[in-house]
Amino acid sequence: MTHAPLESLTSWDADWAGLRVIVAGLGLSGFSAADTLIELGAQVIIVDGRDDEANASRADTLRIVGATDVLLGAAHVDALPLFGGLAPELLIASPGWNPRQPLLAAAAESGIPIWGDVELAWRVRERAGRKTAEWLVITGTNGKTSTVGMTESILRAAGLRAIAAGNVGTPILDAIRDPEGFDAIAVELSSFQLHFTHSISPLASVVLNVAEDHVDWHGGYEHYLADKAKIYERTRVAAIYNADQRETEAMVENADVIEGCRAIGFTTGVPARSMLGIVEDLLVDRAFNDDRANSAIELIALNQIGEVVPRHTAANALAAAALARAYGVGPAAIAAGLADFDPGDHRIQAVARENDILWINDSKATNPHAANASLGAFSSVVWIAGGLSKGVDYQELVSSHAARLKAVVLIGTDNTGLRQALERHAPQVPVFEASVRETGSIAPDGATGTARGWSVMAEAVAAAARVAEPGDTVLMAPAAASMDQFSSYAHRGNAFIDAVGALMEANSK
Ligand code: UMA
Repeated sequence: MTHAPLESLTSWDADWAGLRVIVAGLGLSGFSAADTLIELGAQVIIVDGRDDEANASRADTLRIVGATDVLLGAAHVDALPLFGGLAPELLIASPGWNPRQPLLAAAAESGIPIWGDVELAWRVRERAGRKTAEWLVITGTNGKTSTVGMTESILRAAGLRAIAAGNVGTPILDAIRDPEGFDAIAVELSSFQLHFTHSISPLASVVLNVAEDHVDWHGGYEHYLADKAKIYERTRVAAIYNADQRETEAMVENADVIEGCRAIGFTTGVPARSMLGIVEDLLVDRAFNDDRANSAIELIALNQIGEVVPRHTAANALAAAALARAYGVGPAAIAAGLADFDPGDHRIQAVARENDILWINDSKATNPHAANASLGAFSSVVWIAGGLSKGVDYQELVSSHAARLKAVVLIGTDNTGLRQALERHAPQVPVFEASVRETGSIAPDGATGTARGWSVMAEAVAAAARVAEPGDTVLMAPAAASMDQFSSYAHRGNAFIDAVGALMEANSK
C-alpha cells in the first residue's frame, strides 16, 4: 500500500493508508491515537510495558478494529518492532513516555519522526464536511486545569460549541473526532505533550506561569522551559503572557508567531495598554477594546467569581478571558462564564471546620509552586506534605513559609529533600511522620483506593489532629506527586476527605 509523504499528511482526508506507525502507550492518549490511525487506514502496532487486565482489554478492542499488532509487557518496550520486516515510518509517543526511554531513543536514532497525540490531532483536525475547531491552547506549571475549565465555561456562555480537552483528561483526538464538531477547543497542554508537538498553529496561546516541575522527565529546568515555550510558536491572533512573570514574556518575544499576532499580557495589578488586569476589585480588559490608550472594559467583579478568590485564581480568570477575547467573545459572556465556573475538587477545597480548625484538601498541589499559593493563604498551618518529589528543590518553599508552620506531618516514601529543607529553615517546627511507609508500586485503582494509601492518610490526619488548635488550618498540600503511595492526586485527596470525615464522626460520638 502507498501513502502520501508524512509532511503532506495535514488533514483527515489525506492519504494515511498503509502508513507504518508504532503507538507507544495504551493509556488514554495511546488508545485514542491508535484508534484514529486504524480508522485512517494506517498499519498500527501498539506497545505498552504493562501487561495487565485493563491493557489486555483495550488491546482486544484494538485488535478487533484492525490493529496490526498489540505488544504488551516489559519485553516489548526496548526495541522497535517491525512490520513484516519493514521499519516503522512514524512513532506516536504517549506523554508519560520519557524521550530517553529505549524504544523512543531507538526511533530517534533511526530518524523516525516522533509525534504526540496532540500533533496527530492537529494534523487531522480538518475534515471535509465538518467544521474545523479553533484551538485556544493553555500551558503553565500550575492552574492549567482551572484555566481550561474557565475558558470552556466562557465559550459556552457565548453560545459556542466548546470543550476542554488534552491533559485535562479528554484526549484531544476524542474531541477532534466528535461527530458534531466544535467551534473551539480549550486545549490543556502539558510540557510532555508540548515536547512531542511540532506544527500546531493555534488561534491563541498562553503560558500561565513557570516554576520547577517535571525536572527528571525533561532532564533539566531549561529543557522544561524550552518545551513550555513551544506553545507560542505559530500563534495566529494572540500570544498571551503573564506580565507578572518576565520568563513568560520572554518566551513570547522569542517565539516565531504568525504575522499580525499580538502579544497580550495579564496581570493581577493595574494593566498597561495591551493587557488585562485588575482595577479596584474589577477584572478589566485594556487589550481588546478600540480605545485601549485611554480606557479599559469592565469584565467582572472579583466577588462574582467566588467567595474567596486567591491571586492565582484571578490570574487564571484573566488568562481565560484573554483567550476568549482573542476568539471574539464579548464581555457579557466572559462575566457569565466566569461566574458559572465551578473549580471542582482537590484544589484548596474546604473539607471540614470543627472547633475553629479548618481542614483543607489541596491534593492538586503536586509541586512547590502550587503549594506556595495555598500555604500563603493561611496564617497558622499544620501542613501535611510529601510524596514523589520529581527532583525539585524545597528550600525556598520552606524558608518563605517557616513562620506560618505550626507543625508538619510527612507522607510519602522518601522525603529527604523536604526533611532537609525543614531542618535548615524551620528547625523549631515539630515534624511528624505517617508511619505506614512501605515502598513499591500501588495498583492504579483510583476509584476504590488502596488500603495502603488510605491508611497513610488516616495516620497523617490523626497526627495533624493531635497538634491542631483553634484558629489553625490543617492543609494537605503535598508539594509532590502522589504516585508513590496513591494512584493519583484525586485518590490522595479522597483519602484525605475520608480520613477527615472519619475523624469528625469519631469526635461526635
Ligand atoms: N507506559 C509504558 N512505558 C513508559 C511509560 C508509560 O509502557 O515508559 C505505559 C503505561 O503502562 C500506560 C501508558 O503508557 O499504559 C500510559 O501513558 P501515559 O502515562 O502517557 O498516560 P495516558 O493515559 O495516555 O494519559 C495522558 C496524560 N498522562 C501523562 O501525561 C502522564 C494525562 O495527563 C492526560 O489527561 C491524558 O493523556 C489525555 O490527554 C495526566 C497527568 O498526570 C492527568 N499529566 C501530567 C500533569 O498534569 O502533571 C503531565
